Amino acid sequence: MGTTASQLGKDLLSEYQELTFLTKQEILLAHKRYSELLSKEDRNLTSVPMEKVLSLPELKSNPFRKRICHVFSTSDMKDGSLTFEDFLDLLSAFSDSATLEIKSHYAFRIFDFDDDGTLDGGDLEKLVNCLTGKTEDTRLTPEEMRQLISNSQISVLQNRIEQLEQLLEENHQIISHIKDSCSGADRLWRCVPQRTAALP
Ligand SMILES: [Ca+2]
Repeated sequence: MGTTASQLGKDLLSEYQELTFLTKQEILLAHKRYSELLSKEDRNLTSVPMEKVLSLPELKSNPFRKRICHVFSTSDMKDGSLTFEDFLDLLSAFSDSATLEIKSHYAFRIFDFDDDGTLDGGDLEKLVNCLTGKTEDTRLTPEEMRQLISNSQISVLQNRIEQLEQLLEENHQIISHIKDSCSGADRLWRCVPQRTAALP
């Protein structure tokens, strides 16, 4: 038995459609998934704790899952918990229909681990550690990390970001109208690891 428009409210559903890149069906599916994350005793909560969001199959193996929750959470507690609207924002940003500008904005925020508005060596080190995992076999040695986070690597990263920003500026009008055809919810959230792999 799926979620119906009447359960969410038609006006609210229309509003969510206008404010996100999601289709009506995707919003209804998101509402169903979000409701399932709340146990009976949690039903009066206004947000889902991060631990429960992390249990979603789509996020379970994503190396940036905690950063994703923190970036999309509007909680004053900064605990990574998500309201339904936070959850919709997350799905919208990673949907195939979201613009490159939106995806780049959130990718930047996810990789900016200390939330200081810049990407530096510390962020790059954490990014690499997320990708390599925590075992001794997969982690880079301190020397390998030092070589990776050399000034030249950081300047390459910064240059790429500047190029991307320039490209976005030049194509803003075009990009803002780009919308791919509707995609299934099972294809959501895949862009972050792919974008990471393209970094220098
Ligand atoms: Ca930073």
